[in-house]
Order: sequence, then C-alpha cells, then structure tokens
Amino acid sequence: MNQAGSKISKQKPKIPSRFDVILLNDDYTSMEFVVEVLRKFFHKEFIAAEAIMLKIHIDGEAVCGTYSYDVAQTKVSQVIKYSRKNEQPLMSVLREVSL
Ligand code: TYC
Repeated sequence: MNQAGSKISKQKPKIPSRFDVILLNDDYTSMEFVVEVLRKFFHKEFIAAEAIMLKIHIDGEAVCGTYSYDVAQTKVSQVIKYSRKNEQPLMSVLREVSL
C-alpha cells in the first residue's frame, strides 16, 4: 500500500492482443464458396471478397479480419463448421498480430 492506500503494481499495463483470422488455400474448395464465406462471416462486399479469395488462391493465404481472441476464435469455428456442412475442405486459422 502507498500513502493513498492503493496497491502499486509492478506490472506494465497490458495492450489487448488482436488476432488475424486467416483463410488457407487448398485445391478443392470452390472459389464461389470462399467468396460466400467472406461475405457471410466477414461482411465483405462482393468485389472485396473476390479480391481476397484470389489473393488466397495465389499467395496461399490472406488475412480476412482482425479481432479480439474470442471473436477471432468464433470466426474460425464458424468457417470450419459451415465448410464441413457444405462438404468443402476450406481451413481457417488465427494468428496473433505482432506489435
Ligand atoms: N484454390 C481453389 C480453387 O482453385 C480456390 C480457393 C481459394 C480455395 C481460396 C480456398 O481459401 C481458398 N478452386
């Protein structure tokens, strides 16, 4: 306790972590399905969704959005569940943003 009666913390204030949600390329998921996923779960306009899908197709992956851990993990789960329901092998992962 200090004179004012409050604890003095030795810890640095935490900067909240952010997480990129990434979609990965594969040879089987249809381009149309990836565009649908980008519109449905990442709220992309059609033209933006097409551009991101093509970037994944060419580069192997692309960031689709950046969120808190809980929201990012929910997006990953939703994308994988929706893809399996539609018999598509599309994969999504999250990655902590390095500051
Ligand atoms: N490579 C896929 C095809 O040629 C298309 C694709 C794009 C798949 C993006 C997954 O995340 C992906 N049909």
